[in-house]
Amino acid sequence: MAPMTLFVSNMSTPSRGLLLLVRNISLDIDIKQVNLLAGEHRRSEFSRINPRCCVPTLIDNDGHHEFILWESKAIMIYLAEKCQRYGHSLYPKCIKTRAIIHQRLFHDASELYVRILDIANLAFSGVSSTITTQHKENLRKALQILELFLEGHDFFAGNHMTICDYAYLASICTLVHFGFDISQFTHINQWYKRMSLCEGFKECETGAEEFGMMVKGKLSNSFKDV
Ligand SMILES: N[C@@H](CCC(=O)N[C@@H](CS)C(=O)NCC(=O)O)C(=O)O
Repeated sequence: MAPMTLFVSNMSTPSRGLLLLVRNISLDIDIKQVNLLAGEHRRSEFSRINPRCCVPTLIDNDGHHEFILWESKAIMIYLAEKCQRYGHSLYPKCIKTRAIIHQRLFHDASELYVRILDIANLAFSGVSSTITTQHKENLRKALQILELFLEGHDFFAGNHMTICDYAYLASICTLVHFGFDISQFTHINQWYKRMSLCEGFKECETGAEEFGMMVKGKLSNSFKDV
């Protein structure tokens, strides 16, 4: 058995960001899919591990102690720190570069992902299922910031791929499969093509496609209509 177990769902954007990282490093990690639709995350076996009952969740067992961590960005940083060999380029030691990486990770979590959740909630909350001009505008504003981050750089924290590129890739991939047209964002578009060559992209895309189909099937309109 691998010393680490990572509970994920391919439908979950934060899980997919983390899976991208895992597919690009050489840590021995058991991946366990949690079926959110079947409510597996609310079962007592899982809530005992993570009382917040969400994926992704990591268990790192050193044989004496089970270290449990949830919140995808915290797990990303933990794995990058653990993985010395790759940690150097995916999570460089320079504190300014790290600060930029953290800024991008927090921006993804607190702004872009929140806008993505707004759309997912439209599909699942049962209150309204209509994408409004405000939803589209909020997303456009969040993506405009990403355009600025990419100005003059190939990746989000400079000219090397780092862990924040995986987090953003999962988010952008979800948006693409929600039917949001990213072609107007030149830098994001070029970066997305570049990132689509990385290990694990196909897996990320398959999950985003499945989730996107489910969400689009519940919405009364599409981004094109707005
Ligand atoms: N901020 C958390 C978000 C985790 C999260 O909300 N995961 C969702 C799937 S995308 C989940 O497990 N939802 C189940 C629930 O909240 O009941 C992270 O980045 O890990």
